[in-house]
Amino acid sequence: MKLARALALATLGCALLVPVTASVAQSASLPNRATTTDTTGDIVFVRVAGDQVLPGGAAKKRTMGDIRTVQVTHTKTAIRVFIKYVELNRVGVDHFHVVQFRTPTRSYEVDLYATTRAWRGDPALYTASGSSPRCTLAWKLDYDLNTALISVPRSCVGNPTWIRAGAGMSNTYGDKRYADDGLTAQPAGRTLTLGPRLYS
Ligand SMILES: [Ca+2]
Repeated sequence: MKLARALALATLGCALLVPVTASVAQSASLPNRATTTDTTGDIVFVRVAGDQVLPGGAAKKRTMGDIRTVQVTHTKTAIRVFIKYVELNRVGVDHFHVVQFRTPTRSYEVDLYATTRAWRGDPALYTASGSSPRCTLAWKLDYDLNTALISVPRSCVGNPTWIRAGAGMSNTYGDKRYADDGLTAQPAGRTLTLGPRLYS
């Protein structure tokens, strides 16, 4: 899966990150959930020719893989990321549903990879250095409801006091690789936009 991760990240050209306005559910005192409504029609693409990645542009009319909302919940037991797409279909060569999050001490990425004849998907957790901690992840891809759910046990990532998380999607169709950062209308970058601190 290291190759898969490299592909997922290579997709997302250069970053232009801006702060995002999120609606934060304020429970007792510290928030444990944030829901971000992403701009639709904000997918960008690059052209892929063998090992070469060539410039692309905006794909304003593409709905497949366009993120509509990202909800992140930090519970006592898990970091749960729920992504709603405008459309999520079993088309193309590969789909990478990518979650990146930061704890007080480390950065992590989950790549949920789905492909032809394996649309149920296969998730993997990585640290920023590329190592893969032993962890049993929960996930669900729903192609009728156009949703992706990824859940990471807190115990796999050191039971952090807070996390900041973001989500993105990249997928290949023909010679084009499309990408969307779920927390900004700016072009998706290698590093995804993260939401506010959420406490368990
Ligand atoms: Ca979007």
